[in-house]
Amino acid sequence: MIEIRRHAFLAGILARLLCACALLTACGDETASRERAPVIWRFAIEEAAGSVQDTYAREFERRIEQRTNDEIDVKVYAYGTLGTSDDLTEQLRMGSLQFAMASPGHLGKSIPELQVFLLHFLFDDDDAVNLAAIADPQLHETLAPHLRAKGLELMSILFEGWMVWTTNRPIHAPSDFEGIKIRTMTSPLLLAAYEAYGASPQAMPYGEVYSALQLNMIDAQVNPVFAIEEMSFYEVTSHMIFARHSPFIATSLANREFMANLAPERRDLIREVVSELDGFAAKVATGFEQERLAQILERKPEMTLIELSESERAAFRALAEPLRERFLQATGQSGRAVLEALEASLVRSQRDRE
Ligand code: 6CS
Repeated sequence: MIEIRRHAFLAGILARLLCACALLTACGDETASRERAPVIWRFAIEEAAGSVQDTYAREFERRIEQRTNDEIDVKVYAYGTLGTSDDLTEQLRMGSLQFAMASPGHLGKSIPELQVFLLHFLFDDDDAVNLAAIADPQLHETLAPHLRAKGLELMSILFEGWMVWTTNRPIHAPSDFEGIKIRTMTSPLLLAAYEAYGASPQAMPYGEVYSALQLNMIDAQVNPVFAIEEMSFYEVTSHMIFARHSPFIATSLANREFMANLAPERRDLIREVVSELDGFAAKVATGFEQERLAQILERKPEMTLIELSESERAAFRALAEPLRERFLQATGQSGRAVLEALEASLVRSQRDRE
């Protein structure tokens, strides 16, 4: 955590250096021979080393390097080295990064259709259904033009586990949220959801959450279990509330021009590796969830775990329902198409499971 804050101010300098390097290394250049230095592809993640995104990016790196006989060198940049999630997206758009992770929780500010992944109680209780739905090509085709319009190419949609509230008091009903300042990611739909529950949501970058909790500037935050462990949020909160209201979804993106200028075999290789990694992040997240929850409880046995019952969840579900309309109002026809595509994908995957 402290490391992340300490390095944050270097992010701008490093980002500028990367821009200069990008011009020199001509990352889309396909003329690289074995005698020449490898071509560098930069991949920035929004999480720390050892996270779900890091494990995914490292596996991508391993496969790409192996299959190009190290003619491509994939460099993975962990959160904090190049700035906030918004900074990473900007660097990706500018072409100083070739790949980056971007959560709809942040990117939904500039691409509102992505906020579909932030709607509460939309996903299925069966994760296999959710995984099949987010990999559905029809959903990707509906979303891709919105990203392309911003210079971004959609590679994959990642499921990183269910979001868990960590708070300084028990939560069983929306009324328990009264007066609670909860940190959310920065997309407006998230703030609206917690306002609907009666909380006082505050948007801030990931790297600032620990200190904000420690200094009592906020009382709660929401993230998957692995993140609660690796960002030490459990140290500065006393309760973990499992409401299964929404999963943490991220998108893996590439710079559009970079992809367009690549030799077709390189582009195919990327698509092949990305498709092999479908479901990889979810598997990693599931493993981490059990392992890291055990670590949290070992280090802090007094941590109180609360799993909401179905009737308790129903009260939150009812308050979340109008958010759907709000999403549609904010996004119009294009948002409706994306929501319908996701719902259709979920229905198709539910049917396939039956
Ligand atoms: O809460 C956040 O901002 C971040 N949480 C995770 C688990 N990944 C990246 C995201 O930016």
